[in-house]
Amino acid sequence: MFLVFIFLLFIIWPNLLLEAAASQGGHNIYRPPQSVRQHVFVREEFRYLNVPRIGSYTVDNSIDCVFKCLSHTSCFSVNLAASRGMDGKFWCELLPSDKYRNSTELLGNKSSHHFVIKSPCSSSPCKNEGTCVPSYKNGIFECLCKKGFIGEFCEKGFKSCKDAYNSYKSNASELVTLHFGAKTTSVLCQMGDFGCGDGGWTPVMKIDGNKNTFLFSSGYWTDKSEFNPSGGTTSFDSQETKLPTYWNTPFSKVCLGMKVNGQLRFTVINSQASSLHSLIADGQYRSTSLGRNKWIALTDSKASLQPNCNKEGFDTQTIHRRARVGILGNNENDCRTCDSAIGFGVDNRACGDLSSIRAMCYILVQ
Ligand SMILES: [Ca+2]
Repeated sequence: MFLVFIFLLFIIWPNLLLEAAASQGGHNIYRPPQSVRQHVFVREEFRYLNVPRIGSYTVDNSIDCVFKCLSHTSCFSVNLAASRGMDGKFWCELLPSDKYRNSTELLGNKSSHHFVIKSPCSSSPCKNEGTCVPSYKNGIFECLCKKGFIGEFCEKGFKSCKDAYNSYKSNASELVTLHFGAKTTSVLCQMGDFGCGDGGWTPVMKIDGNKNTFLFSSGYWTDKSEFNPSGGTTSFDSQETKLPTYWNTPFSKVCLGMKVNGQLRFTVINSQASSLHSLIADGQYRSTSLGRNKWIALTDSKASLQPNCNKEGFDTQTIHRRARVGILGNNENDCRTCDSAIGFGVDNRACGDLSSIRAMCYILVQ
């Protein structure tokens, strides 16, 4: 059989002979060139691809089986008996698909070998268990990524809920695994407009104004350690959390939410940064321009904010008052003796105002 194989190659196309010589043990089978359809078959020993067949034959040898496949436009692989039957022939099945599209159907089998057209997928270009779909006609391929991965080769994991939103094109909020280097974090991505505008919103922090976890002086504002990450998998509830998105997720918008007396209200700050950590941890003041009315409206509109000063932003600090994200007010017409504040990470109020409002608060970014 091997002699026949060499003979065919020799008389038809010497170039293929070089390829044949480079292959091991003559197991690969080649089709003589015929117009543009030139393919190399790769043998998978003792395998059987379990997909519906488009033709079934008995043949004298493997080359006959492969030739039958090549003369059939929708044939991409064959199963061939490993040994001759009673009639001295091999059974040969032509298949309309291949192992790249049906990787779970390539089964071990003592009585057959599987031959598949060598394709751009032979090098397993798709990462993270992506499915490679070859185009035999022009030698290119496409990776169908598993959920949670993007990129031409599925090489990138989602880094933010924005990535997930752009990939899913869905307004359904859902749990998404985010990838930060080797570390993964599962978060509930808030998709669509819940009060901060369209798109995919990545949760960063959830702060309980009744607790002291995230007071201004807390190290959580300046460090890169997480707090109760499971709180990132639930919606606008009362579980506190600080997620790795605090120091990993770039954004152009920050969504601030406060829940007061069961009523949830949001406002958006347009601010670009490589992470919230980069805006807050260094203690440098970075101004925002929401205006006092929006800060007051974020609460139940009964927040106490004295009329003057109105210094607002990230790391808003005066001699008397400080807020990680918030606005300060004074009765005198300056910022020297501010007595009031609304915000997140205020002096002795983790979230709310400095009088009676203890809010459950949410920070998301996009
Ligand atoms: Ca004052």
